[in-house]
Amino acid sequence: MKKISTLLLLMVACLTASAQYQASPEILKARTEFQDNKFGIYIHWGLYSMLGNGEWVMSNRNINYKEYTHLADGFYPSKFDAEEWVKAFKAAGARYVTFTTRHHDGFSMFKTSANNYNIVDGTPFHRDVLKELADACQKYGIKLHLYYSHVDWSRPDYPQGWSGMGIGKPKDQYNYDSYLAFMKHQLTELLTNYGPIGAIWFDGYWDQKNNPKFDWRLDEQYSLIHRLQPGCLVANNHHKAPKPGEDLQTFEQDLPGQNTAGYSKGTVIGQLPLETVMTMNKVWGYDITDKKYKSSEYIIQHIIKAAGNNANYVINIGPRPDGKLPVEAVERLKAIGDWMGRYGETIYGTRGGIVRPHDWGVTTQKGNTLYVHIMNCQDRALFLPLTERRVASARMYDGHQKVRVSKNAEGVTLELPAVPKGVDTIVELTLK
Ligand code: FHN
Repeated sequence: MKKISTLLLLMVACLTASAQYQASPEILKARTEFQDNKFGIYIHWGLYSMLGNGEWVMSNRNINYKEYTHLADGFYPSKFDAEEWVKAFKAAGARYVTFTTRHHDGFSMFKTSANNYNIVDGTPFHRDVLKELADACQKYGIKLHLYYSHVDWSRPDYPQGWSGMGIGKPKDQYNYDSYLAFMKHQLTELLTNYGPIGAIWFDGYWDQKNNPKFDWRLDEQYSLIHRLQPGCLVANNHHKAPKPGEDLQTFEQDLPGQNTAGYSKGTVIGQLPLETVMTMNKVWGYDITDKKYKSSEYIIQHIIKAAGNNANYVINIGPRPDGKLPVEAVERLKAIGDWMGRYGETIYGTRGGIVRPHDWGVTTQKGNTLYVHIMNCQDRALFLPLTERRVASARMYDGHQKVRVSKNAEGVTLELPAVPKGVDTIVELTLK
């Protein structure tokens, strides 16, 4: 009996919490724009880049938390050129960039008055790279999304989680009130000093998984964001179903519904716009020995598959400590840009099509136009279980050659001019 009433109370609490968040008209508009944008670039860049061993190097190698701070004295990314980055992203067809303003190591890649452990006050570089990036994004019409870590391996007031156990940080000086005040101070700076921000993208909720009673007080953070910039979306990479106050649901290293990487076990897909974020090689931050880059074809097919699953796709780059993008990343950006330049119409502004994803590929849809993306088919005939709508006409996207369509009770069969080859063969259907 006690169990049932606790469950009921919990359900009521959840319902009340979700009922409390009414997305504003600005947010609804921003969510639609976000879904239309479809493709973004992720940037993991910070002090850790200097060690060339990924963004978790401090925790993985148990580097003392005080010793680590000295990296800042030598951080001088002399070749950083925000415009060069943004032009490369734009040419690749990306519509937004998500930048790590502060990762788990606690170092701020922007000017903050909350402490000196930031790129302007704490390094000989003295330049606010976030400001330069924000200006370049404005100039070239790219939306700026900001990654913000909930975890902090540098501050004793951050309550110890399961990461950063061996870095020597005192575990008894935690004070979440103080840490939350610090985060709110920084969020206010981020949302005041850098123009319009597309989204704040939190990460690290999972760090307190051994402390189930821990309350991050997300509502205070989310309402602050929505108050400061009413059109700024809130994302949280907690690997769970969306919580009240969030505006999009993000998936790590997998398309929604998959769990090959182990982050999305049992994750319920909610009603919010969806996003998949993925590394271009193995890890997120620069790793000097990690040459396991995904091929351009693989990335392009993932952009298409994400769109067919009604999700955005964000591919990560870990810039070098000198501020340059790795050569391998630049090559892939160019190839993606060539494809998006020719076929972007079948991706941007679309939603997952009425024919659900299959082994052969996916469909994307804009109004009455259904784009059939064939990525894996060995035959000249392709069956689509399409019964809800009639096909008025069908043609190859490339060259506009007519495609014969035959119908039966279960759907339609497309008779293609040749066996599909290459990254993606697109058939354009007009539906009635
Ligand atoms: O720990 C981070 C990791 O370094 C990276 O930032 C990714 C990006 O999704 N998120 C965390 C792991 O879930």
